Amino acid sequence: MITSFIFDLDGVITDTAEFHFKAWSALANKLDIPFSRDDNEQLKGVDRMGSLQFILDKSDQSFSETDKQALADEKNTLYQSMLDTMQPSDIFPGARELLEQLRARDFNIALASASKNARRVLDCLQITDAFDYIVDAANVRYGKPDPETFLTAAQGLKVAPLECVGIEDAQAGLESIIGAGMHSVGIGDAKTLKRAELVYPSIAALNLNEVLALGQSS
Ligand code: G16
Ligand code: MG
Repeated sequence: MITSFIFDLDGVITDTAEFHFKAWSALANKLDIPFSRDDNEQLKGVDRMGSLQFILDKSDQSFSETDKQALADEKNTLYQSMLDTMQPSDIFPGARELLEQLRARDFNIALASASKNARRVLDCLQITDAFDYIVDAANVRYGKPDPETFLTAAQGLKVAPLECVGIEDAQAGLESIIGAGMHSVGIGDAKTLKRAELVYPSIAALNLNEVLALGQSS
C-alpha cells in the first residue's frame, strides 16, 4: 500500500532549469567553453560540482580545486540572484493542488532534491510547510543517481521504500528512485524516462488513482 510521496524539486514542482542554464552559460562563456541547451539537459538532477566538472571537461584548460570552488560559488551567486525573483505563482500548474490533495488524504510528503538551494526555492514558492521531511544536497553523501537521496527521505518519513512513490523529471533522479526500491513516476518525456512505471507530460497530468494502483500489487 502506498502511504508516502517523495518529490524531486527542480523540474517537478517548479522550473529552475532555465536559471541554471543562464548561470552556467554565463560562466562557460567567460571561460570560452561552449555550453548548449542539450548540455543543460544532461545536468538535470546532477549536483553543483558534478555539473561544473561536466562543463570543465569540455575544455583543455586545467583547474585547481580552489579554482573550481570559486567558479561554483560564482555560478551559485548568479543563480541565487535569479531565484530571488521567484514568486509563489512560479510553481508548476497542478503542483500546489496535488500537495493539498495528498495532505487532505493523510499521505506523508517529502522532498528529495539534489540542490543546496532547495529550501530557498520552497520558501520563494511558499510551500515549505507542505513537506513533512526535506532532503537536500546538504543531507546526503552520494547524490543522484545513487539511491541515498530518496532513501534518506523514506527514513525521515519512517516508512519502507515500497510504500513510497518517487516523482522525478531527470534520468539521474529516476535511477535513484529505482535503486531505492520505490515506485517510480516520471514527469516529462516518456522516451527519456522509459524506466519509470508511469510517465506524465507534466505534474498537472498526474492521475492520482492510477499512481495509487501501483501499490496494489505490493
Ligand atoms: C537540481 C537541478 C540540477 C542542479 C542541482 C544542484 O536538482 O536539477 O540541475 O545542478 O539541483 O543545484 P544547486 O547548485 O542549487 O545545489 P533536483 O534534484 O532538485 O532536480
Ligand atoms: Mg529534477
